Amino acid sequence: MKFGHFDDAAKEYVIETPRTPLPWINYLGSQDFFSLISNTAGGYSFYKDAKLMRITRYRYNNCPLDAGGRYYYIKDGDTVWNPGWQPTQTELDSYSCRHGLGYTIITGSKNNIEATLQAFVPVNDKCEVNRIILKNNGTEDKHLDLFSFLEFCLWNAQDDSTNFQRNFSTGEVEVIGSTIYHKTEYRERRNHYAVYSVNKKIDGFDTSRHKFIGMYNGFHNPEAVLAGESRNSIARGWQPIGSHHLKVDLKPGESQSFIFVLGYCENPKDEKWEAPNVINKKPANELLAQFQTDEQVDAKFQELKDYWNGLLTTYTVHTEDEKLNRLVNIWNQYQCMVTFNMSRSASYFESGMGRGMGFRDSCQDLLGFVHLIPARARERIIDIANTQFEDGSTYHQYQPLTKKGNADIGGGFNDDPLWLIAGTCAYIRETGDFSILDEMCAFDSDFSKAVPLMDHLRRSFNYTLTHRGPHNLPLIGRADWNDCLNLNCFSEEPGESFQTFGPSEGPVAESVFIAGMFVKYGNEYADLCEATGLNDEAAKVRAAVADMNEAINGAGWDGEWFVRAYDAYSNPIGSDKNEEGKIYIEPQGMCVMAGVGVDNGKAEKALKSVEERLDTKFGIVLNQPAYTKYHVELGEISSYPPGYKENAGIFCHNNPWIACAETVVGHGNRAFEVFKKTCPIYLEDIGEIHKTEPYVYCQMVAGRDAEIPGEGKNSWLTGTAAWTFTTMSQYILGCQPTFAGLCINPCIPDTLEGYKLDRTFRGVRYHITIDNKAHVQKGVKSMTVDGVAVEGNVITPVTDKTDVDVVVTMG
Ligand code: BGC
Ligand code: IFM
Repeated sequence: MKFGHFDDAAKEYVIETPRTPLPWINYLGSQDFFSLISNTAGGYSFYKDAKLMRITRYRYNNCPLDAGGRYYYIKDGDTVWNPGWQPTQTELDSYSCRHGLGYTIITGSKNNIEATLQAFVPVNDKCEVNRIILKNNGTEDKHLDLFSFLEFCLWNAQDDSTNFQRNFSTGEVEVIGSTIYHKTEYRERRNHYAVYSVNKKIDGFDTSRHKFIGMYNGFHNPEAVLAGESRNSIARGWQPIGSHHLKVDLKPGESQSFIFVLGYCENPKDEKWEAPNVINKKPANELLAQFQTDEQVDAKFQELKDYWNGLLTTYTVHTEDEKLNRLVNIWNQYQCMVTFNMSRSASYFESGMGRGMGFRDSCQDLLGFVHLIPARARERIIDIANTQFEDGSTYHQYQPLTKKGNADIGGGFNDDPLWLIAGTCAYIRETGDFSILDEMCAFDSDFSKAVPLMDHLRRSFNYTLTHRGPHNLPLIGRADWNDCLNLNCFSEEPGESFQTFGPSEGPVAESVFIAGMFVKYGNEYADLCEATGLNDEAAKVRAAVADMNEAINGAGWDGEWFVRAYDAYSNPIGSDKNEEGKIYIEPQGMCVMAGVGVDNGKAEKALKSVEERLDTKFGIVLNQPAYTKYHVELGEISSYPPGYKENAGIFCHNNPWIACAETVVGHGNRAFEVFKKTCPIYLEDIGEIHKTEPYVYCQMVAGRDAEIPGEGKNSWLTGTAAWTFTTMSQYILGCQPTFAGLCINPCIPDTLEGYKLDRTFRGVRYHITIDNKAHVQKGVKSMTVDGVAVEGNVITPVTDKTDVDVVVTMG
């Protein structure tokens, strides 16, 4: 069942009912000010950091699920309704929600009134704009009351949802004209506040939730709205809100617009504001002055559209498969931007108070983002490196606002260091900018100890090299990519779980997955050494990689597939010797992507085993057989019921690893089949099963052991976005940046006769035509660049042209 449709010309997904199986959300914001908005206008806003600088309040795990947002109530006689249906849930005569790139437009109509909410965060301003347009489509005069509503969060979201004894007494607001200032914390810090304003003269306001809603009412029936009168309340402590009341008279056919702005304001750093609780209105006045007229809003909106249209020209494909085009050209790249911005901090499944910026997550997000805005990728790489420790190990997460490592979570995830090599190499391949390697980066944010980024990468490599176990394989530490495989973290005490015992660096538990990473990213590091003239170091690195390759081919091979790990007792995990969890997806993907076993048939065998043992209609599950009971020596993975999350769920993130691995061995048909199974765009018709948004990937789809196989969860913030884009753009469609230039090496279904790619690479537009009349899956027979035949399949970057035509013939 479908709940909407794609509008490719507008680059929008159009939701046709407010009753989606889960809230279907969108992200607003490109730089510092961000909002989440659902198809019923739920969600919240924050500045830079969803935990420390939360501007509006949201209640996770609520009932109904999606409660709280920017709500606009329309009172038309006795009927009170919202254009997005929530929270009144008054039945609408019509409804649509268009989620576009960085904006959402919700339109509802009731009793001849059409109301449109256009929500976006301008490219360069720290605010969310909500333009409401009310139109009278009937034949009678209408006299309406329009009420706005949002609830302020007291900045620190964690404190806001726990420390009530304090925060019920800190709230402060001020109202001047049509502008509501939320100034809690200003007394203490004197530098920031939020503002909520409308460009028209108001007929009333409220800033006290209690006064607006009433003690025993809810968002769905606020007393002030039912009465048609604001209380003009000033919040003192308790729960500050922002609400405006506007009386609106509309003649038949008439429409009026109202521009609401929710902004973040900060005093300039060098300007000392002495008066303790008198806020400096200048930043607010400057911000609001830009959003007083429809022309101003139209211009800002156009700027946002131009911004996205510009970004998306960097990589576009034209194939005969419109779903593939839609994924590559619009939604996958959009999700890559969102994962880059958010890492794993704020979604409808990540509370914004937990994970923050993940070290491995953000490094992987770079892979799918670096082509869009390389300068921001560069900045991010340096931020990440600044949190690394001197021995090459890393914090697992850092806080976006302070950019400091999260000491509560700590480190010990032994795959983390190698991802820094992955992200940095991707950046240099894209840009050719080797100067990033000379950037001085701190250790644990201590800049007195800074060393060049190249030295950080060296330490990443050496960390793995020097932390190996009895089989010469890398020590796993607390976990590797699979956060839930906790082989060292258990307690022998009955009743204690891995969580109560906490992290520890076990002496022997090893990871074949990290071994595969070491081969893949060790080779990339060696390429980097060679490219920068460090030939001796490169040779040593290659030797260490060869040694690891041997270890994988030895103890890392189980006979039909790669072993997953060795536990703290040196027993294999993910081996035919195990009763459950005999085979895992991760080492098969990573080792084959690294090229391990390609020359001796093991790669092909491993992928065959994946197909035979792990593949399902909805994608490839993480492991089989699922663990049916809890194993203290395995940890969190076995805490999930079979079929969910890391215990035999379809973990979307590693499905593209298999698709990518299939391209390494030349299986274009299979690579595409793997890709299609988890791609949400191809699942639009089974929305009632899949449940999450059809325009973005979710983290996990329930596996074959689950009650409802195919049910998706945890949409938006997942490494799946970056890995899908990398796999599709570079390995399947085969346009791969290298230090030397663009390497064209497609691995596609043999039914595909050809396609066109437009790729901006180091400032030049390449127009690439792929001809596959030969109907092969892989292999470039010949290539011409601007009509001239060239040797091999690498396009050497040019600097003297703006556009270059490339024709590639497969065969
Ligand atoms: C969580 C898991 C989650 C993993 C990756 C762990 O800390 O407990 O549920 O899948 O991180 O996000
Ligand atoms: O690798 C992790 C990632 O860091 C967060 N999401 C889940 C993955 C698997 O556990």
